[in-house]
Amino acid sequence: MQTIPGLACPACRGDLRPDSETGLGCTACQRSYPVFEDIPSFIPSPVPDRSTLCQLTVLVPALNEAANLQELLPSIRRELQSLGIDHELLVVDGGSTDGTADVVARHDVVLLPQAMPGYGGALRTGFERARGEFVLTLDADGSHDPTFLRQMWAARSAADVVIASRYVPGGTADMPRSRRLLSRILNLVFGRGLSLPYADLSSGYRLYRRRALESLSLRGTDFNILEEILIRAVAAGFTVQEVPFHYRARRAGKTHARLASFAVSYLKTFGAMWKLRNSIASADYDSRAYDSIVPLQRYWQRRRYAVITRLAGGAKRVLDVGCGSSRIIGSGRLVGLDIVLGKLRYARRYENPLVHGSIFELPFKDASFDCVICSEVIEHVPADERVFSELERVLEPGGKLILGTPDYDRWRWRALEWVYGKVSPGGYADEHITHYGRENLAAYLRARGMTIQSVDYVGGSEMIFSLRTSPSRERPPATLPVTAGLRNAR
Ligand SMILES: Nc1nc2c(ncn2[C@@H]2O[C@H](COP(=O)(O)OP(=O)(O)OP(=O)(O)O)[C@@H](O)[C@H]2O)c(=O)[nH]1
Ligand SMILES: [Mg+2]
Ligand SMILES: [Zn+2]
Repeated sequence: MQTIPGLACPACRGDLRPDSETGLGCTACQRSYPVFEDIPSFIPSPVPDRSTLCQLTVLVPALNEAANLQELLPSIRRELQSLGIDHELLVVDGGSTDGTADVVARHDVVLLPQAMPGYGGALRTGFERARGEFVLTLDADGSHDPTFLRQMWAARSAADVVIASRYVPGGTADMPRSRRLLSRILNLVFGRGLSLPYADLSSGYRLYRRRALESLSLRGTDFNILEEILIRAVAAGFTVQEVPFHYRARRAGKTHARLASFAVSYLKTFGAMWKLRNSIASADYDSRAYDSIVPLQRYWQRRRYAVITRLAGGAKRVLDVGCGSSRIIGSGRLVGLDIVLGKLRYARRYENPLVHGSIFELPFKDASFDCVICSEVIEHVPADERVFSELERVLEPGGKLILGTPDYDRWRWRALEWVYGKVSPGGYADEHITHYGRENLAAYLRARGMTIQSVDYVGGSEMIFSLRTSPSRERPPATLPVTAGLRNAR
């Protein structure tokens, strides 16, 4: 973990020190906090961690594949043994009637009956049972050469999801022409339509970091669970990498893929997937907005970026509260904090120190920063004094606060929000629960002892205050309640 200056226990502000290999402990109150992928987390995690019992779980979904499994299972075993990988091998059975169960038993492999129907149901059953640090999925029909496992395993540290890909340079597919064409078209449409920059979205030969899989709540039961996994993984800020792979035709047995009905089911779920991909909960939302093909969105992100980086210029220790995945945090000397772990995971690429925490209880010591940025956050949380007192507390006296939020006094913003709410229900419009207006907010901030240096606008409707906190250590008691800053307050 990078050292993060000023980091402290959010509960008592005591010092933190590494405790065990995966966490931090408070030296004062003894609370302990996990560190996820280099990101210290001060938000209680909803998913209890399932313990890991081996390095790799190999998951083979099978429906009437007895003949194929007869060859496949021993070769998977051989491959794993030659690589020295400590593993468990699971076959998830979809109710086969061809003696699949006998073959599985003969090879001393665990047979799991699936709890939900379909290929997707089979994977989900397997994922729930997996106890490896990594999970590898491959088909039972001989299409997925088990000796390729070596290359997959070698790429395990490169990304959270590794795809054996037919369509990257070097990859090939032995498939009938018509089938290949349809597969490529589906991949292109989905790749473009859902902004997933990968060539093979429907390859079932994949290696996952189990922690990543566990945090996605999957719903699909069909083959398109493969796309669903990718979308949810990307939305949660996980990384994906493709390795070129040679796909063979199935050895024996009958296909379970019905191409025409597939295309229909894909199109049916496209809408839902599109929504998922473009929700503001998506880890890369802010980052993608910067390069959006929608001119207004692109303008907005870029203008916001320009104003904030100009105002923060010259500061030495900057905290960005609610940093999201915006590239603002890529601009140096900056600690990013957000409540959404997925956005931080995505933001790791900017190489700033990151913290998973809440604006209500900032995990920093008093006066740790000379500049704090808080843009597009306060409209998402209730009007609460703690928000402002926390921002002030971590600033040194006389430090700079860059505070941005929509100006609900302006009809322009209200009109824009109305239109946005119509075009994209469930988007930002519904997420803004606290509406500040410029005059009232300014009065409230002054009552807290702050000086307003300037107010910039984005799109004539989002206001960005540049403020100085009171230079004296003794802050005057606030003479106005926080609700005085709201648009409708008088
Ligand atoms: N447990 C389980 N496995 C399934 C189910 N449907 C398909 N499979 C398995 O999933 C893998 C992929 O299915 P395939 O029928 O090979 O689909 P495909 O690769 O798209 O098509 P072809 O290889 O051309 O037949 C195979 O190992 C199947 O046995 C299911 O409902 N339950
Ligand atoms: Mg197959
Ligand atoms: Zn503590």
